[in-house]
Amino acid sequence: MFNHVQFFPVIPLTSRMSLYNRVFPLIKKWKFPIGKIITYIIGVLYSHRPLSFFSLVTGLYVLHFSIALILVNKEVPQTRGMLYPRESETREVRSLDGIWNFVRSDQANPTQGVRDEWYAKELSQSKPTIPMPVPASYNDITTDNLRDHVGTVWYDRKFFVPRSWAKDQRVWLRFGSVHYEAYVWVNGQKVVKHEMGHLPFEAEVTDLLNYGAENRITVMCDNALIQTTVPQGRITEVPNDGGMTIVQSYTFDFFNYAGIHRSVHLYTTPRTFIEEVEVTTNLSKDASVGDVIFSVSVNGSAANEADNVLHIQANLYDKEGVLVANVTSDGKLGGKLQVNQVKPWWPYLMHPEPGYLYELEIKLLATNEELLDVYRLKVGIRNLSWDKKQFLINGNPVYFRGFGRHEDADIRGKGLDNALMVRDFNLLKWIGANAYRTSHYPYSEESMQFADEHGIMIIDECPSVDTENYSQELLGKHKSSLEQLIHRDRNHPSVVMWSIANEPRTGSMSADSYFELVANYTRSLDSSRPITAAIAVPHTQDKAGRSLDIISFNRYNAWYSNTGRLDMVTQNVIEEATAWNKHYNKPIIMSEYGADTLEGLHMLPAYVWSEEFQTEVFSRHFKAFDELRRKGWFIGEFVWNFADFKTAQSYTRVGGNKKGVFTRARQPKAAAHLLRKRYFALGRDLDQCSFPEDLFTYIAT
Ligand code: BDP
Repeated sequence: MFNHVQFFPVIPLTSRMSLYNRVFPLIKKWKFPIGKIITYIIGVLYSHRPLSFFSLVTGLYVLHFSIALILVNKEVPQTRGMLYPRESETREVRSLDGIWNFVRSDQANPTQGVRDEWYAKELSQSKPTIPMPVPASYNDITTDNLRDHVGTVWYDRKFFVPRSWAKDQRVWLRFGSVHYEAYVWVNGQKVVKHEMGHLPFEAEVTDLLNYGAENRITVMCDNALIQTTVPQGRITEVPNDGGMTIVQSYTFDFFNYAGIHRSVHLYTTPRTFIEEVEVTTNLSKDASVGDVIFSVSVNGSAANEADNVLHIQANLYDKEGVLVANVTSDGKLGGKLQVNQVKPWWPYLMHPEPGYLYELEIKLLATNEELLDVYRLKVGIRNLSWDKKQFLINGNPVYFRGFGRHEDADIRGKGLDNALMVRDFNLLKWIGANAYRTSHYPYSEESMQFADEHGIMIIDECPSVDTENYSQELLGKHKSSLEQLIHRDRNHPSVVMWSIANEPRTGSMSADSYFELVANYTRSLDSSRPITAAIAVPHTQDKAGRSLDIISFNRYNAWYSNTGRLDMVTQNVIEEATAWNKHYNKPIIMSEYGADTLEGLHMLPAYVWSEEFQTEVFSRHFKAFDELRRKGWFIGEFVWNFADFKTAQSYTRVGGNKKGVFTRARQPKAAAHLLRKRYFALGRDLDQCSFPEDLFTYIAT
């Protein structure tokens, strides 16, 4: 029964870095890189033959660079299970959210808790604890400098498991996400280790629990980002007033919030249970018939017994609960459901009934028809296709109008917050957006379900941002982040594209093979959706675009370039988008543009940081977009950003990044009203949607 329990060495990233930080300065003191020293010694030996010496040095340099360029396409571990926890007649779900106990480790001694076995008893018996909400980032909760803590922190809490769960059930412990690295113990026993923020992980804990009694869960979380994590960061030891301190730095432009960010669940399954469900859909040319193709994998001893041929009964219900298709599989654990007069899944404003979802009920049955397990999930039936010019949904060309966003809020940081999520979707619909990119990491599963229901299209981005210093280890983690993301999100109709990176340094030589490997790997996992990446290097330098299906580019005209020059926007945008298209002959999206704006700051004529300036910057872009749309290959515009968000401290950021169309408290800036008019105007012209009554304010007759 322990086969799901992963045993792991407890070596948090921070402690690995502390070692590195001690050794690295020593190497640096040598002044010469080792390669140069060897070259020098060999050079001296060969010095009586100057020509050979020259070729040797050149040879060694070429060898050095080729080794750095050779990236091997190694296998990455495949995710198992991880279905979103849902109750059914065979499953129970319990939340462990609430107030946990919390201890921060001494920064200079990140492994103390491991050595002293803090997980073996209640945390409060090792250290004084403070209360910490789960889910939430821990950074902005207290009034001291916990915000900038680097390294490990510890959480624990107690919980009861009912006696009834002991009978014929399996119990699973599931985390929606812990950023960045997590180690978990239950009742002092190791359970699971996971590296990568924003993605779920789980482990079976059936044999570790005390049934009808109290239990304890302990989590150690490490926020360290290094050059081989996704995303990358650096940890350095620098002098401060007290001697030395550890500092975390990163180039990406959002705060590295950490902690138990999403819900923690305990859930039960029967002994033999539905472990995975994969769904793909298809729509007939005339959109009248829809197919739901599903495959199921089963875990449990009954699955291995030769005389027990498990089978699946699948039922598909429409929104009113009417059964529209059903099929019983003959031991294949998969099948096809056909729906006549289907209601396809449409994006918001592309159809009067967007986000139509059916419910797929999967029943796992034994030979004697005994019901073993039931799992239900929502399914949207739609078709995606793309070519060198367009992206189509259900045969209709799509023009994306949306945002780059962040999961970010006052106090709770990146913690899941249902109130915030619902508010954000209300704002998205109010403003007439039909899409967003999950810049720059996977968003909560709950928000993905919400996007399905509301018809908001998602460009689903993995956590690779500002990717550089390409290495074999980084490649493995990057691929793993996509594997975990696709495993989690493959069944969502809202997910229409995978984004494999944001602003990677694709000008460097190794970027070519690196992104070819990443893109091909992504395609091997899911060929039903196109692949993009948001690129910021000029097209003349870029080496990743050839591996993508759709080119997205980020550019800040009148902000980072030609600051304040509103007269230098429109033509630049037209020229750059056209150049990208000419270069790659693929559809083009402008995935970021915008200007920092302090709400309430008004200046006429428009001046940087004022509300007038943001409004003008948008309007100059709109002009470019309209000209580009007429060319036939420009397929979307995404404002940076939906709302203001927190960043690391910097003299270019006043309390964070202020490029939001909404404030961090989710209230509109002046530009929001302009953007709303544009998005609805596009909706009416392209998709025949109607205008909301309050779109225009009465002025005069
Ligand atoms: C882009 C990045 C984004 C930043 C934005 C900005 O993709 O993460 O927040 O610039 O500087 O380059 O506002």
